[in-house]
Amino acid sequence: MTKPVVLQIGPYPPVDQDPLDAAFEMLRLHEADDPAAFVARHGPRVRAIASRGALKVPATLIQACPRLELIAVYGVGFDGVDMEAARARGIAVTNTPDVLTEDVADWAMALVLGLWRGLPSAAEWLRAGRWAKDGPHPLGRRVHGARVGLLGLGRIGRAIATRCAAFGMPIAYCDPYVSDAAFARHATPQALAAASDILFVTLAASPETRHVVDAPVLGALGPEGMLVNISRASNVDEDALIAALSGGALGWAALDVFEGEPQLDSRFLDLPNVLLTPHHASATHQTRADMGALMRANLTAHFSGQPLITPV
Ligand code: 8YV
Repeated sequence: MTKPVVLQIGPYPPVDQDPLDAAFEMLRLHEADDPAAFVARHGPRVRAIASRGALKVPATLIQACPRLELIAVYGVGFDGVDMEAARARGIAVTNTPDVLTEDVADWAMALVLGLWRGLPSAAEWLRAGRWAKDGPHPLGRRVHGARVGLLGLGRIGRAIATRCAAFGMPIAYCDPYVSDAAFARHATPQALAAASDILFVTLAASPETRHVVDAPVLGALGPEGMLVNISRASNVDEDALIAALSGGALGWAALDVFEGEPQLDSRFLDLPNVLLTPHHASATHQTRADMGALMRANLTAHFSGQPLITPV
């Protein structure tokens, strides 16, 4: 039987790639020497696109695939997909919610602990022989009890709240679409930041949320505050963030996402008050296998005429 043709635009681990190759004709755009020529040649045969949360599926690519029926994202964020172009053609879009929530929340806490307790530098202190030579590592900053702000109270925000509650942290949030009496609600990101020691950005990115964390929000978080972003870089004004971190208006930032990633603004690397990780929040063997299985389940459901498991 002929396998459905799927255009793959980024790499997957072998645990995901092998079953994809077995079930579908996977065309690897990310390995093409001349991507434009590859799309022009194969676009007319493509029935699905397999993407990743951090990659783009622009209108031009959608238009180059006249038989496209489905865009399956390996990731919960589908902000990289031009949804208007997809909707205009009646193309379905799926993502992989839930399966990565707990890992992303774990990583958010790891970032906070890593930055304020000085975990990477303390480990390096020992390894470099400085304990014996220079004495104890400089003191860190207390994490438990700090006031937490969640900018976005979706699945990931709630999973972070569960962890923060166990750390004895008072929790507040700002979310125009959610109301939860268990936590203090603030009407604006700036009011939330002013009431927080640690502000987690846990928003699904969209054109409306672009740069929602701007200079006034960072200023309200203040010189004793920490920004943590495990969502999308576009939610934060990076120029304002770098200015706030280098000028003392903001204390610290822990970032897993960057504009133009995997490239990043080199000014981040010169800052002493940041902890930077390479979009790693959902990167465990178990979760990536679950994400891959869910993406494949959506592709399989579509091509066998079944309802999609996780349409957006
Ligand atoms: C993944 C993500 O790292 O789920 C998302 O939206 O950004 C991350 O979980 C990414 O999708 C893998 O490309």
